[in-house]
Amino acid sequence: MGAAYGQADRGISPERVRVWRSTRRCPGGSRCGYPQRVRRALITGITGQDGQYLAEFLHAKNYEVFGLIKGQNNPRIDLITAELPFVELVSADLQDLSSLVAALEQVQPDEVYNLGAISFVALSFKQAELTANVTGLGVLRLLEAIRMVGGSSGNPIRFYQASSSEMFGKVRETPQTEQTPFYPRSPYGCAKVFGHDITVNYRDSYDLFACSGILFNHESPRRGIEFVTRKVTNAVARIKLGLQETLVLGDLEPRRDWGFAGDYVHAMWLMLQQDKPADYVVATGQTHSVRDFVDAAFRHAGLDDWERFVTQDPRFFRPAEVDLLVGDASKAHTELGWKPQVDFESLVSMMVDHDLRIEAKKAGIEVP
Ligand code: GDR
Repeated sequence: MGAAYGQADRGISPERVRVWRSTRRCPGGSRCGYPQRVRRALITGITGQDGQYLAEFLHAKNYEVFGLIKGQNNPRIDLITAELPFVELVSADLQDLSSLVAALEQVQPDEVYNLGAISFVALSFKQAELTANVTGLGVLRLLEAIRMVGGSSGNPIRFYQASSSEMFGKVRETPQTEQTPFYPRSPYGCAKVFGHDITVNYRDSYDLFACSGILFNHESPRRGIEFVTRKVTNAVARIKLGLQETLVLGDLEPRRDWGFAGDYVHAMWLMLQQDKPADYVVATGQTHSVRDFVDAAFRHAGLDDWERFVTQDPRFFRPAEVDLLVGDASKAHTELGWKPQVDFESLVSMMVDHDLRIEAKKAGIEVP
């Protein structure tokens, strides 16, 4: 694709730019005035870990942040309103194209971050069709909505797709780069491959500024309890506090490249600030087994003899497993200037300490 994408030379018609900009509200009111304007970002998956970190990151950069929220009486609305009061929530669903078009027309975003998905790999085996619909086809619907609202040429909306290291699955080479062929091992991985491919295809076909970030596992105290890292740190905290006796897990041997989610949202934003759209692996380059993570978490809490607390149950094994992931993020280092700031040990400590604090508070006891 030969087109240049600098802000000034993206081939956007002056009329379109005028219309786009005239809708901006400046936080300083009349003191600001045109042409100073506030950039707008729309985030799908605002209630998830990454949505929350990205919203905070963009808010700190003076964006107006909009979050897509689905369903009636979504119980997570209260959480977002409390934690991220600056986010304006917009009702829409990745399974409903017309709702996406309406949301984009309302927000008129400069940047759209598609973080929304059925993101729990184990669940995708049980709800494969739903996963394909939301995690896969949802990307296509959002890209179509962007074409419809932003225009078929000189589209001013920049798009980020949350692709995943799960696409590498049964890995064809180690470490994995942007060139490594995909071999997904779950309905989730298959849906993410479709989302990735359709993003590249729309970029090639319609000159959209569309990027795909191939993010390896990224964790934080905001991680959902269903994912192994948070399940472990929460259990470690509860065991340490005498609130729980055992931790039941599945396979302890799979290896993952675990980074800190707060670092990774920075990479997402950087991708959309480049002159040209491209795809990037975002990873630490270090790999650890689930067993390593468990060991580090218990040790951090001062429980060295952790084997006596951990049992395994076939319930938590998957029909097909991804055994080894480790990413090579050289392209992100070189082109985006991105590097992870939090290493494995610090990540584990951060999560255990957080869970110790909240579990102790809930139980009304002192952290030992
Ligand atoms: P993953 O994350 O599947 O890598 O996808 P998860 O934390 O669920 O699993 C990591 C590994 O741990 C093994 N495991 C267990 N996993 C869970 N959840 N619960 C257990 O009890 C357990 N025991 C062992 C798993 O089998 C697996 O090998 C995450 C998600 O965030 C995706 O959405 C994202 O795209 C990728 O990371 C990158």
